[in-house]
Amino acid sequence: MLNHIDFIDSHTAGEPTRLIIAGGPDLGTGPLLERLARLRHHHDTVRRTVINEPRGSEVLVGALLCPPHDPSASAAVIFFNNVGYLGMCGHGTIGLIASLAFLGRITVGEHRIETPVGTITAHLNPDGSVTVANVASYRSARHVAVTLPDGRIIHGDVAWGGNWFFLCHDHGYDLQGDSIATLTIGANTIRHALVAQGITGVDNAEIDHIELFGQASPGADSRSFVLCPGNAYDRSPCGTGTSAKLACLADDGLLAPDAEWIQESIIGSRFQARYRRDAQGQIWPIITGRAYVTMVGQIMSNPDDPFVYGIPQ
Ligand code: PYC
Repeated sequence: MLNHIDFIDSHTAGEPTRLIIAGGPDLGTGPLLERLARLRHHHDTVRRTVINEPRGSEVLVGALLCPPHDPSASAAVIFFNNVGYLGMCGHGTIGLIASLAFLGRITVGEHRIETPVGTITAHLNPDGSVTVANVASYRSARHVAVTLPDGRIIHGDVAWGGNWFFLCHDHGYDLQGDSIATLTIGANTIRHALVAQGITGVDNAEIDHIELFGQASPGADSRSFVLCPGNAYDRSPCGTGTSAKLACLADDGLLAPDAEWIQESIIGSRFQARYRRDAQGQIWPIITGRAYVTMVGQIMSNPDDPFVYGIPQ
C-alpha cells in the first residue's frame, strides 16, 4: 500500500518551505507543545520522509499544518528540518500564509498562528507580502568571548528570536566575497566551539543557529549569513535571526521602536523589519517578506522502499 502526504512548496526570499496539508500524523488536539512532543517521539519518520533525501534535502524547512487549539487562531504549525524541530520560523510562516492564500483558505488581513513557542500574528497584505509579528525576542548575553580551535578569540551576543542565535561581527570572514563553503565551515566551527565551551541560551538551551554579520549592499542596513542546525545556510535573511538582531539593536539603543531595518541575506534577498516595545520593556519584532508557491505535490511512501523514511542523517 502506498501512503501519501500532500504538500505545497514555496520559497521566501529564496529559502524553501514544504507545508504538509494532508496525510500527516494525527497528533490529536490540545496545546501545540504536547502535539510537538507526540510528533517528535512517535512520528519522527514523517519529518525524515518529508525532508531528507531522496524526497527532500537539508535546505528544506518543513511545516506541519495542524488545527489550532485556540479557535480564534487560523492555524497551528510545527516547523522542522533535517535534524529536528524548530521553535518558530519566520520565512516558514511567510511561506505558510502564502500557501494558505494560494489554497483559498485565508484572505487578506490578520491571522493568528499557533507555534510551539507561542501564538504569533501574520498579516497577509494586499500586495501578497506577509508581515509577521513574532514572539517576544531578547538578548540573554552580550559580547561573549569564544575561543576557536585555531586560537582566535571572537565575540558574539546570544539572543532568542523564536530560536537561539549566536550573533557575531568579528568572525573575520568577508560576507561579500567569501564562498558559501568557507562561511559554512566557519559558522560550524563557531557552533562546535559554543558547545565545547558550555555557552548556551537560557536553561542550557543549545544555540543551534549561527549568524555572521558583514558589510551590507546599498539600501540594506545589514547583511548576514545564517547557518541552520542541519548545516544548511538560510537563503532568506532568517525571520527569527532578524528578530534576535532587533533585540540586540534595541538593547544597545541603536534602533528606535518602529524604525525600519532592512536585513539582507547572503544571497541578497531582503526582509523589512521593525519592533515594538511594550510597557514591560519587551521587544516584539515585526518582519515583512514575500513568498511564492513553487510546487504542489504528493510524497509517496512505499514500505518496500529501503529509503522510505529518507536517507539517515
Ligand atoms: O526564517 O526564522 C527563519 C528561519 C529559521 C530557520 C530557517 N529560517
